Amino acid sequence: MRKDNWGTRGVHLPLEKKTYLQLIEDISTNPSPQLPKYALLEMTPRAESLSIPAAPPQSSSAAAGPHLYEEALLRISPARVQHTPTEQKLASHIPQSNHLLSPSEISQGLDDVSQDCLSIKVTNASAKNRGETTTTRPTTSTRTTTTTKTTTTRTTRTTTTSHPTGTPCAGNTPDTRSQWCDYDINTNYHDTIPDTGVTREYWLEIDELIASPDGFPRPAMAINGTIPGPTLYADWGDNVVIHVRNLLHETLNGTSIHWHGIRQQGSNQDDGVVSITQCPITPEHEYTYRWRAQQYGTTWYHSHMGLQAWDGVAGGLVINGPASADYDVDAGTIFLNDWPHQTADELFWVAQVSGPPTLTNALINGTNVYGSGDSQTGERFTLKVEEDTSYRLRLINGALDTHFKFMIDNHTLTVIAMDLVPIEPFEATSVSLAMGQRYDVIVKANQASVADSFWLRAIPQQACSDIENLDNIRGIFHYTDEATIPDTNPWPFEDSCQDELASTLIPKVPRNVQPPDWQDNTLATVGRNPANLFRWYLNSTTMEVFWENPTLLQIANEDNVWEQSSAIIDLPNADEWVYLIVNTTIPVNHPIHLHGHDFFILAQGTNPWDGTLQTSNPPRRDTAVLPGNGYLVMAWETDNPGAWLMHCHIGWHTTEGFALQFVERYDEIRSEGIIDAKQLKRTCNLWNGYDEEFGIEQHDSGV
Ligand SMILES: [Cu+2]
Repeated sequence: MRKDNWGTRGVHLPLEKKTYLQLIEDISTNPSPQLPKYALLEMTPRAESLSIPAAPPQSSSAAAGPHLYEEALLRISPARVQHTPTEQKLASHIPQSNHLLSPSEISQGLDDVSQDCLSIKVTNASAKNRGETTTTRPTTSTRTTTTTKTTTTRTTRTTTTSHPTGTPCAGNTPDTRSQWCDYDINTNYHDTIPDTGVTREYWLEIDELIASPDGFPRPAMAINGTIPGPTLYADWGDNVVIHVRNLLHETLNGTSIHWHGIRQQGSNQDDGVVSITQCPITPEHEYTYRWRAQQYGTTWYHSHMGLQAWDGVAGGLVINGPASADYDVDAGTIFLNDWPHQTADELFWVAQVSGPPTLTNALINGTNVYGSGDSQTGERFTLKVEEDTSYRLRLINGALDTHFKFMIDNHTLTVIAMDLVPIEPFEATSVSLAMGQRYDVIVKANQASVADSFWLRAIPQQACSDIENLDNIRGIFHYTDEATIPDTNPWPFEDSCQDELASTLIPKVPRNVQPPDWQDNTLATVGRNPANLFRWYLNSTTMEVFWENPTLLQIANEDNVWEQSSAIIDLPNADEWVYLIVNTTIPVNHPIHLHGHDFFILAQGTNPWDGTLQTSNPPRRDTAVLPGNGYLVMAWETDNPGAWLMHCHIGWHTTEGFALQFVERYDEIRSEGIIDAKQLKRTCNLWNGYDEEFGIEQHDSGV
C-alpha cells in the first residue's frame, strides 16, 4: 500500500527536498549539475506564492489559459546539461547571477517558453509559406511563426522522419470552410487521406510540480509546465511525431501518452496504452510516438497510466481540415476538467473503498475561481469577442468523473462535429459532454446590444457528477476590452448525463452498417474484490493487465493463450462487421471509449431495448454513453489490425477494471510490421530494471 498521498506508484524515493529559497541559494553558490532538480515539489509555505497563475499572452480572440507555472521555469539549473529544446529555452531565462526572477522576467520567460512548448518542426520546404495564412487560420498561424523560429534554432537536431513528398494545403477562408484544396467536407476520410508530405514534430516533458489553477496549491503533474498541456496542431494527412520524456521520478511513475480517438491504422504500437501497446516510459527516458492524421477535427491526448491524466497530464490536439459550416475565427480548444484539491491518486482510495468522492472544483482551460467574497482565489476563464464575428470553439471534456453541459448565456450554438466526426450542423442552447467526448460548436457574437459580458458555463450534471463548487464553473464571454462580472441567466436545461439525441448527430460523410459477421453481449456489473475494493466487471471479468507485460509483447513472443483477467476478445478475421451489445442494470452511466475505431451507435437507451437498430448512417464517434440501467449497441469493421482497448472513460472505472481489449487480426499484427519488437522490448527492459530497483507496485487495472 502506498503511504504518501499522491501520484506514487510504489515506495517513496528519499530525495532531498528543498524550499525555493534554498534552491536559489544553492544555484547561486554552486551551479553544479548535481543540484536536485525537484527541490520545489514539497508543499511549503512558499508554494502558494510560487504558483502564480500566469496565463501566457495570446491574441485578443484567443482564450485565457492554460497556466504556465513558475516552477517550470525556475527549477532548471543553468549549469545542468540541457538535453531538450524546452529545457534549453527554460534555462536561457535563468540569469547567470541566479537572482530571484522579477515578475516581468518571469512573464517574458513564460511567453517565450509557451511558444517553445509547441516545439514544432515541420519538415517540408513548402511549409515555410504557412505564415501567410494568418487571416484564414488564426490558431495555426500563431504557431507557424514559432515553427520557423524553432526550426532555425535547432539545426543540430536531426530528424529521422520521412522526406516530404506531398503538398500541404493552405487551408480555407471564413467563407470556404467546407473546402480543403483537392478535398472537402464530403471526402470520405475513412478511405482518402491527403498526402501533405509534412511531418510535425513535438517534444513533451511530463513532470511533477505544485500547481494552483484555482488559487489553491496542490501537487500535480504537467506537460511542459502547463495544465492543460500545450495544444498540438497538425493538418489533415500530416505525419505527427511526438517525443515524450518522463520526468516523474520523484513519484516513481512510469507514463505513456494516448492520442484519444486517433485511428492509428497500421500504428497500433503508437496508441500509448500501458499494459496493452507498450511498457511504461521509465523516468528520465524518452519515447517517440509516430502516427498519421487520418482524421481531422478536435481531440486530446492524455496519459494512459493510472490516473495521471486527471492530475494534469492531458492536452488538446487539433487537426485542421474542412468544416461543415463557416465561421470567422478558430478560438481553439476549451478544456473542461474537474479539479479536486487532493490528487486523483489519493482520492482513488476513497473511490475504491466507499465510491466516487465529491470533487472540489472544475476548470475551464485550466483556470477557475474558488471560494467567494474576499476569500475567492483564482481567475476566471475569459473569451473576448467582436460583435458580428463567429467563433469556432473546440469543447473537450477531459474530466475524471464529471459530465458537463456547456452553454453561453443568450447565445445559441451551432454544433458541427462530435469527436472526430463532422456532422450536419444543428442549433442548440447547450451541449452535453460525457468524459472523453468533444463537440465543435460555432457561436456568433451578436448580443452586444444586450450586455457587455455573458456567463460561459460548464455545468456539472448532478445526475452523475458531484462537484462542491457546482454552480461556479463559469467563464466570461465579453465584448468589451475588460471582462466585467456578467449579470446574465443560463438557458433552461434538463439535468441529465445522456448523450445528445442520435437524431441530431448525423455524420456529414454518410456510412452505413452491414449485418454482423460477429456479435457479442457484455453485461457491466460492479462488485467488491477479495480486498473489499470496488471493481467493475464486464461479463464477470474485471480487467487486470500488467505494465511489464503488454499485449503487444505477448503477441511479439507468439503467445496466443490469454489470461482470463486480460479480458481479451479475439477478432481474427479481416473486414468483418462486429456488433457489441453493452448492457447494465445498474443506474450508473458510462462513457464507453473504443481505441482504433470510430464506432457506429446502432442503439442507445434505457432498458428494455426493443431490438431496433439504426444501420443507415448512424452516429459514429469514439466515445458514447451507455445509459444507466440501459444499453449501447456498438458496431465497427475489423479494418485495423491491433490490440485495441475499450473502456469506460470515468477515471475511477477504468482503474477499477471496466475494460475489454480486442485483438484484431492477430496474424497480421505479427506479419504486417505493426510491432516494432526492438522498441517494445527496449521500453520494457528499461521499465523492468526500474521496477526491480525501486519495487514499484501496481494497484489498479493496469490501464
Ligand atoms: Cu464507467
